[in-house]
Amino acid sequence: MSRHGGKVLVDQLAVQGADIVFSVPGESFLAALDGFYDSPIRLITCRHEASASNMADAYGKLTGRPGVCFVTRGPGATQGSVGVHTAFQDSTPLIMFIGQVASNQEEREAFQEIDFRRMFGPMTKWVAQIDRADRIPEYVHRAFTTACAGRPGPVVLALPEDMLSSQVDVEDSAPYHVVQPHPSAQDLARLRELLEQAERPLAIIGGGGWTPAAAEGMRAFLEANEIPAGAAFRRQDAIDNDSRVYVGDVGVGVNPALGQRVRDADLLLVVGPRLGEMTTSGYKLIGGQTLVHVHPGAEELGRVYRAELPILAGMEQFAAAVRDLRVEPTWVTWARQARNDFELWQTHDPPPGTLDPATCMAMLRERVPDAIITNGAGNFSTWVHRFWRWRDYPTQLAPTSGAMGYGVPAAVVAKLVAPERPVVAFAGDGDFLMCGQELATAMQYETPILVLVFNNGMYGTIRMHQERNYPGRVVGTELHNPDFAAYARAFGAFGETVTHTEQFPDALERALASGTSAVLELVLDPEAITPRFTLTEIREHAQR
Ligand SMILES: Cc1ncc(C[n+]2csc(CCOP(=O)(O)OP(=O)(O)O)c2C)c(N)n1
Ligand SMILES: [Mg+2]
Repeated sequence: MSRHGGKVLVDQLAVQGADIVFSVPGESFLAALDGFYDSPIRLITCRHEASASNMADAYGKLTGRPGVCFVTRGPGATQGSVGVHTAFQDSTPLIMFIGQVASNQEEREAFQEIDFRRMFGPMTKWVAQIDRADRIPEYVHRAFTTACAGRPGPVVLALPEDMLSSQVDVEDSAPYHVVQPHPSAQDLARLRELLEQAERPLAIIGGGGWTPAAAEGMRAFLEANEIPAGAAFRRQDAIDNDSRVYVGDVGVGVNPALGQRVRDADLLLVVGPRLGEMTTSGYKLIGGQTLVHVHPGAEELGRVYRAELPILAGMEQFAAAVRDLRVEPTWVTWARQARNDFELWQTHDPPPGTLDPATCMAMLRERVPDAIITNGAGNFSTWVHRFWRWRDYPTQLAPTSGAMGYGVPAAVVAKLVAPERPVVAFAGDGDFLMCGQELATAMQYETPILVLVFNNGMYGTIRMHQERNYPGRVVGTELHNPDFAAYARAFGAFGETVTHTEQFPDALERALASGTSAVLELVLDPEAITPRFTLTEIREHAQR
């Protein structure tokens, strides 16, 4: 049976299990669009390619299956590149398809032409172009396999226009398998030895490739052996935060007591994270400890730190292997103290101003404890990371790449994938206007999300660094904002402004009762720049 390339392509996506795909259309891939016309796959039309690729990343994080997005050539691919970079840094399976100029015009710098191999080379696991429609099944199968194998990550496939519209008679591919390494018997024996010798073990859990079963197995192992466990930067859902062994996030603005404990540990069991700049406080936390590093990508082991025991393993494979491993914990006091540090860290002194974000977080936790939480980048996120409690996996959608504009698109995906759960996106006033237009997408597809916009009238993170490095010399970081509540209402969403902590619970009720998407603008005192320090304290400290 003859099909055009676009139809073959969309059929292969269905064979691989894709059920939702994100896109901004382009004339460069009309045949692929046509393939969606009578496909069971849901095509979500976005308002910006950054959102389409961020949505694909969020889908990958939520389901463990590659998030798929379609963008057009030059302008679409450049705008969509941010989600590819995030998927690379965050180890998320993602596949971006890009319309490309027709093969008889290639290399002329035809309209919107880019060499995608050179453009995406450093931020993908694989970038290629499908030159023959009869090879689409092969390329798509490999794309799904590659995105999920070992350390997950993004794949980019370019689609020349004439290839997509050509007619071929070709068989469908078979569903892909997730290929992951298993820890060896020697690895596990050595791990047992190291644990038996340890006095102050500490685990750091994170990275990509987790599944609910892997998170559960890991928790069983950690609890049975009383091993205190921190979460890597923006991986706070890897372990139930209510577990007695959970001791907080080892991320930006780490609890100083926890940072000290990481340094004081004699055995660090790092399961999943790359041990990047954010999880090591700028490569400062790790040094003398005996290091066990478990990671699914061979190239990552030994890349920065020389582990005593590097273990090449997928998260499910490792968690299943250690689930029943038992040693005699001689460190229960150490573990209890670490948990105590965390409980203390979640109490706080109110910041300057009439609205206390931490109290609002506590109220939100009471009201929607099972929410999926999303955010982009900015200092507002430090309140979320410090005061929310993640209970199960996957419930945190946040870019470890630190990309602004992630929260709203990710929230739309969370609601599409898990419609039964409340979804709350956190954004700064800067962050929100990089993706706020996706409120239109939330309205179009009737995915009610709640967005909390922390408005402090500035690009606060940069202002904070400015005050640290060039105190008092404020330039380029002020923001004059629209009326965010009115902005929300223009989309048909619910919008309200909250200036005092006491107003928050009722505003929250009204937002949730609206039955539609809602934006609550939380007006923050600019002085409340972090949960620990005011802007003035940071400036004065720098001037000393
Ligand atoms: C796409 C992107 N552009 C720029 C930055 C640099 N950056 C990091 S945080 C930040 C400010 C965020 O401002 P806002 O969303 O208002 O949050 P606040 O820090 O004020 O709480 C900027 C510009 C980034 N991380 N990502
Ligand atoms: Mg701000």
